[in-house]
Formats: sequence, C-alpha cells, structure tokens
Amino acid sequence: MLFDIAARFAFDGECSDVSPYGNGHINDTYAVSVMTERGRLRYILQRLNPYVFPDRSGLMKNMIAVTRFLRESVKARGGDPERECLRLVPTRAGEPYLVDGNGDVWRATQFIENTEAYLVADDAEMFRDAGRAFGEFVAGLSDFDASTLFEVIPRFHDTENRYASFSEAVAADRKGRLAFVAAEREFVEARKGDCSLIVRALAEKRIPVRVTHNDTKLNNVLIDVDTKKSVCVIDLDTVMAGSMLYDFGDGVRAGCSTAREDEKDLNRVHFDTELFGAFADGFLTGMGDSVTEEEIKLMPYAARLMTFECGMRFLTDYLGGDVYFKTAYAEHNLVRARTQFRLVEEMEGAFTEMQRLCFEAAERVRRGK
Ligand code: ADP
Ligand code: GN1
Ligand code: MG
Repeated sequence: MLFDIAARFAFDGECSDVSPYGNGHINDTYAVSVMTERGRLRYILQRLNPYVFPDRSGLMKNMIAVTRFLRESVKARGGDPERECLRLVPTRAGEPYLVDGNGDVWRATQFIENTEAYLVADDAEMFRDAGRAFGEFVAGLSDFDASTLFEVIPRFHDTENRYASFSEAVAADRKGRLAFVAAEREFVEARKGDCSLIVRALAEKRIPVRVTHNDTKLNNVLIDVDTKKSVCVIDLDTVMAGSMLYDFGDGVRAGCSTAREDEKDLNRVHFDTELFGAFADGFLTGMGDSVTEEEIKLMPYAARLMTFECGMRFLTDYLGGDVYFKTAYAEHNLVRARTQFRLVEEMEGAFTEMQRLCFEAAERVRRGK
C-alpha cells in the first residue's frame, strides 16, 4: 500500500524502500529511497493528519504559496534554494499532492540530505543558529500578504481559547483521568490570567500581525550534520497570520530545556538561561530591524506563555483520551505536560534574568554586535 502511494509520485527512479521517519507528533512521515542511475536518492512522504487538519487542500495551498515565495527570498539573500527551502515533488499526474481512495492526503518533498532534526541542541551555538533560522523565516515572509493565507487551525495560539478547551476537557473528564491530575489542574488554573497576554496585544494593535511559522520546535529545523548550522525550516503546516512572539516563545519552549519534551524524570528537566540568551540573540539577528520595542519587551513573557500553552494542550489531550498528539503509551501526554510545567516554573523563577538577556541581545543586535 505505501509502495503504491509512493509509486504515484514523480520520483526520479524506482522506489526501493519506504520506512517510518522522524519524531513528529502529527503527520505520518516516511523516508522513501529510490534507485537512480546516480545512485540512491531519498524523499520524504507524508500522510497529513485528517483529525488535526480537516481542510488539507487549504493547508497545501498555503504550503505551495509559502514555499514559492520563500524560494525567492532565499535566492535574493544569495542562499541555495534547494537546501534552504522545502521543494514539493508532484504526482505523476502532475498534481502538487495526492488524494487517495480513502480521502487521505499525501505529499512528498525532496529529502534534504546531510541534515538532522535535533530533539535537544548540542550546545548554545547550535541553538543560537536555529534561532537565526526561525527569525529569518519570519523576516523572509515579511512581504507576504498574511490575509491571503488560509487559517489552517483557527485560533491556534489563542491561549484564552486553549484555556477554554482545557476547562471543557476538565468538565467532561471523558476518560476518568481528572483524578490523576489534581496538581497539574491547579497549576493551570492558577495561571488563567496569563492567557490573554499575546491575543490582547494583537487585538489592541500594540504588536504587528506577521506571517509566522507557529510550530518552531527545534526538530522543525534541519541542521547540517557537519557545520551544525540550521539549513532549512520545515513543517510548514501551520504557517498563518500570527505574532513573532509565537515563534520566539515556542522555540524557547522546545529548545531551552535540558531534557527531551517527554522526559519522565523531572529532576533532569531544567530551563537553561544560557540557551535562552543564545536563542534570543539568534532570533533577533535573523529578524533584522523590523522587530518593534513592544515585541522585544514581550519576548520573555511569550516564552513562558507558549510553554504554558503547550503544557495545557498536552494536558487537555490527556484528559480527552489522546486524540490529537501521537502517543506511545497511556501517560505520554501527561508526562509531556509535566515537563512543560516544570519549565514554566523555572522560567518564573528566572524571569528577571530572562528580561535582562533579551534586552542585552536586542542591544547587541541593534549595534550590529
Ligand atoms: P510533523 O508535523 O508530524 O512534525 P514534519 O513535517 O515536522 O511532521 O516531519 C517530521 C520529521 O521528518 C521532521 O522532524 C524531520 O526529522 C523529517 N523531515 C521532514 N521533512 C524533511 C525533509 N524534507 N528532509 C529531511 N527530513 C525531513
Ligand atoms: C506538534 O507537528 P509537530 O510534532 O512538529 C504541534 C505543535 C506542538 C508540538 C509539541 C500542528 O508539533 O503545535 O507545539 O507538537 N503541531 C500541531 O511538541 O499541533
Ligand atoms: Mg514537525
């Protein structure tokens, strides 16, 4: 069946292997090997998650428009568009993606070789450069008209709305799991007041609406295995109108931890301020001079809030029966929620330092280092 799907894409040769690939929580991702006269070539084949993305044609329209635009941005700054931008491989029928007999949507992209998606950064330099790549991503789309993008997941980073979904899951307690999460529930409820921070700033036009990635975890940027430099931002499913604070905050959430997102031993989970300072520096460098004072001021808050939001989403999914994120065992979403809340607690303790690090990074970038 997978071979049949793969055979319908215009790959450069005969398919010799299709194997599950990567650590994404949403789509089914496979690496496809094909044999050509030049040797083995690889592609990425993905089945888009129909539960998470009810309108996959809208999603694909966004991806086509965004990759086309980004390719030109990469060329304009003298980069290599084949490595620094995803390239969709069409079907043999000439379509940009495939809809199979079950209504499933499949897409293929060129495999970007000699790169890796990291779950935890090796060091601050690697993470600084990931920040640079995510910041450049936002800057590279600054002339893209946000209003032309389809809203793939409505209110994706509307934390107030995420809180409402959490409250609904608590009230429904569909799986009888509420009894196991008293401490986590209390943690979330004590921070309800934080949820309005970014949505209000956007609504009151204190910060600009930009085209943003919205899912800037470290393993959504491919990193060159030799140079350790970030080569290509991937996972463009959630590119929508948003705030740079979403991208900065989510990047910090995912990358400033000393452990993996699903580490069970909380003694290993710490918020690393050195990594935070490096990411802030890289992100602001990548964004260039378009960033506003208000955005800079809110960056530390956004880091805390995006981490809190993600923890709340994991907890909501745990209560709802693990219907959204892929899980490997029954407590997986709860374990993930706990790591996020541990990070939030530590960020609260380190907040003044985070503010200082952000302002210093902004100052350095302003002075051109
Ligand atoms: P998900 O939405 O499920 O996270 P992604 O699009 O992020 O799906 O893909 C999952 C993983 O597959 C990535 O973390 C990365 O390891 C790998 N991957 C995706 N696209 C490519 C590509 N073009 N080249 C190499 N690896 C890729
Ligand atoms: C999901 O698709 P992936 O695995 O890169 C999720 C993000 C979460 C992240 C938590 C579309 O990202 O929002 O922050 O898991 N993507 C979607 O690890 O919901
Ligand atoms: Mg991903």
